[in-house]
Amino acid sequence: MQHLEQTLIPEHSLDRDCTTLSRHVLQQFSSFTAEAQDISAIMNRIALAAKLVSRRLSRAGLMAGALGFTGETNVQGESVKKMDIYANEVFISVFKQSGLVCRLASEEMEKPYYIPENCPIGRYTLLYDPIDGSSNVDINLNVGSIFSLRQQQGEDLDEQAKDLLQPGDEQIAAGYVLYGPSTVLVYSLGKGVHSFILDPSLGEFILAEENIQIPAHGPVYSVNEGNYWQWDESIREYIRYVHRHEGYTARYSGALVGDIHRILLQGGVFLYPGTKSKPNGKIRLIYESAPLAMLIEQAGGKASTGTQRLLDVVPDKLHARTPLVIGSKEDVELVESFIHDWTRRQSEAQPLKIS
Ligand code: AFP
Repeated sequence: MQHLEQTLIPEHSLDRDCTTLSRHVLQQFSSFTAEAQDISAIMNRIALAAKLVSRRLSRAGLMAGALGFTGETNVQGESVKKMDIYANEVFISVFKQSGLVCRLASEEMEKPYYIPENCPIGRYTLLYDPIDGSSNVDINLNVGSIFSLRQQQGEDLDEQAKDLLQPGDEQIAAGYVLYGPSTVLVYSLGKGVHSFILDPSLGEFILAEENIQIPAHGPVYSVNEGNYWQWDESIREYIRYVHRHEGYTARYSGALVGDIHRILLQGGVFLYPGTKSKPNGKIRLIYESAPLAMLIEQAGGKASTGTQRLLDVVPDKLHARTPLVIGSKEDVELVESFIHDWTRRQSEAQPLKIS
């Protein structure tokens, strides 16, 4: 019996050392500056939004009008789910009158949402995808939220938000929330990647793992193989390679956050390459792939478009998309090598121009 208890209650059970998210954020800064307090308060508000979305998701099947489509189409031309709208508004409402954030920009809004009363003091912009993988919502599978924090540059008097068209290296913070069997929040302020689990009885995110390191190689390749007919030959060659070699396994959930979380912890690669119908792929740069790229790089992994480091890409518009190859360093480099070799072979096959 004693042996059984020892097995069930490990020595370093999470209950023993409750580091909350806000305490952890403050610990990331060496001094108690105004910036440290701002970022800690912002992370707290994000955590509050995550708790509200998590609560709604867990009861959605029991509530009238929580699931299904609104009948509208968003700026991406995609059908909007009721949960997308709910979560989008939750993020806005937790930042209203907070004095913390001047603008919010999300997948669900064509233009940023301004909170003028915050602008004189709150110089930050929150970029987010309120519900990533929303096709999973109605069938009770995991979904996520992705967020990224940037400092406003200049005044943005004409409300064009041109200062947001900057590379991902400009992010101050990035993270995601995974709504699965438990609700997990993963974040980085550029000093490692840390994960927290929501303890529903406390209503607090409690530290689960600090300084997560992604394995240099992993077995998983995560890609929608239904797009095979639409890919460049380089991606098809890579997929044929993994089909013919031992040690690879496919995992694809339809929610990027879930697939990235698996890869962050266990290694592997996620790909959303360009297709015939979407030459830049599907994943949005500013509020989806750039925050995830920051996390994966901070964990020792790699993120690229296949030909360029993802955090170097300068978006030409708020809702810009890029192809995405992200995950363990060796696995991303393997995909890149197929793209590089194929591009080289293509250029060598060009007929010589005789002048
Ligand atoms: P939605 O949020 O519109 O469901 O899109 C989810 C997503 O951006 C990402 O989370 C998935 O990895 C990817 O799209 C799935 O897209 P495909 O259905 O084209 O594979």
